[in-house]
Amino acid sequence: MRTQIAIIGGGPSGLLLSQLLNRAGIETVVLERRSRDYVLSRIRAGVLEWSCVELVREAGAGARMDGEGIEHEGIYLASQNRGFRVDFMKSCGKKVMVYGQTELTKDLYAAQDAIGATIIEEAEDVALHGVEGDKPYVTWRKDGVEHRLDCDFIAGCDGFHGVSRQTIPLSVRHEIERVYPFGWLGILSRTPPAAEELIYANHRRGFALASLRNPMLSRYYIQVPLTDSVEQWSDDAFWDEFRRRLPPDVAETLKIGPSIEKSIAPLRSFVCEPMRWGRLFLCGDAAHIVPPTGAKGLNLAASDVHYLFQALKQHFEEKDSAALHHYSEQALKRVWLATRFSWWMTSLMHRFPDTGEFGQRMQETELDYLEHSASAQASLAENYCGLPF
Ligand code: RFL
Ligand code: PHB
Repeated sequence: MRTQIAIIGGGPSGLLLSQLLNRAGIETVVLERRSRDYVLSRIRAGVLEWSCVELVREAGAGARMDGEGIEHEGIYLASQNRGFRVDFMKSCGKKVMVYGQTELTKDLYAAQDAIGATIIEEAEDVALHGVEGDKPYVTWRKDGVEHRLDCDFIAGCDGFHGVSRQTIPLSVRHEIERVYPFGWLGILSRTPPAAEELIYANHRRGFALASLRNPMLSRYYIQVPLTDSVEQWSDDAFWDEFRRRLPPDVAETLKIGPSIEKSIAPLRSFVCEPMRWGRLFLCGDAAHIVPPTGAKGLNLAASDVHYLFQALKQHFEEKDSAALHHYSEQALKRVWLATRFSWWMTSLMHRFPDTGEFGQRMQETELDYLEHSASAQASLAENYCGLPF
């Protein structure tokens, strides 16, 4: 079997890249370790930057997003149960779109099916070969049969635990990481959202986030110790703790119901340099992880896809490989900016083991400054809505 671009991983990065390339007349094969049902059962991101929205439209997969996504022009930040709003339109003239990653992935699968793209699911033991030379290939096993795919380039879109990044020799690969000493316990419930816009709450008991998917589906999170397990948290215990951390007017009117999903996610910042090795190009979580506080993970995946798509198009259409050579440098520049913002927002909003009285007062003072300074709000807004790519 032969293709131009072998794409490892059928998450949002892999599918979006495949869709854009196919539409530009560049052949792809996507190799996904899991079944489609499994991929679509993962509840993850919820906020899309506008550039990401436009890229999905460019891929011809934006119709349902445009109909069902909810445009948000601001967020609330709360400090010790008192909130204030940051107006994105006023602060930076941009907005974001609330649309679940699960729905986006579903739309990308449908768009790929509609154009007859090749997605191989349940591909086991995917391995990358010859990446340093000019004849790379990928092997895998499916239903007990070994397969081989020859290609021009490989896109490693297989997430943090994938194989692609591991292919880059340790002598070349430089990984920079911060692991945060807490996690997020998240629940999804079929209840109307706590508020129309997202609320990020700093509280002495820990961080809380009120988010949503649609007018009848809420996504809520609380900061918990890494030693906690999902089984320890009954729905009642979650709702009690969540309410304590919210502004009282929101807590009082909060509609609660049974959780339909509950999970704990650890928080980390992670960057792998370089993002290119020979004919292998890393995209999305395969190359970097940010804590979810700034809603940047999926959006960074989209900007990597944009840079790689443009570079591959230039290579095939104009026989110009300059952008491919600069891919890692170009992508990493934006990765570090989003890493900074996610780290800053995580540091501002969470209770750390060593936060103490001084740390807490610094967070409260910074939030007070944000509430009253137009330039501080402009900085938050332009980063939250997404730096240009
Ligand atoms: P994914 O989604 O992990 O997809 C990788 C795919 O590769 C497959 N795979 C393999 N396939 C073949 N062979 C192998 N050896 C393979 N190993 C793995 C996997 O099965 C999978 O299908 O990575 P991708 O595509 O780069 O997408 C990244 C995003 O999923 C991620 O950045 C976001 O979900 C992060 N994130 C958020 N991002 C935002 O932009 N806004 C948000 O509001 C937001 N909220 C979140 C989040 C992530 C969260 N968690 C659970 C980590 C909230 C949470 C709680
Ligand atoms: C979500 O809705 O899952 C979500 C929203 C904003 C974040 C993180 C997660 O910062």
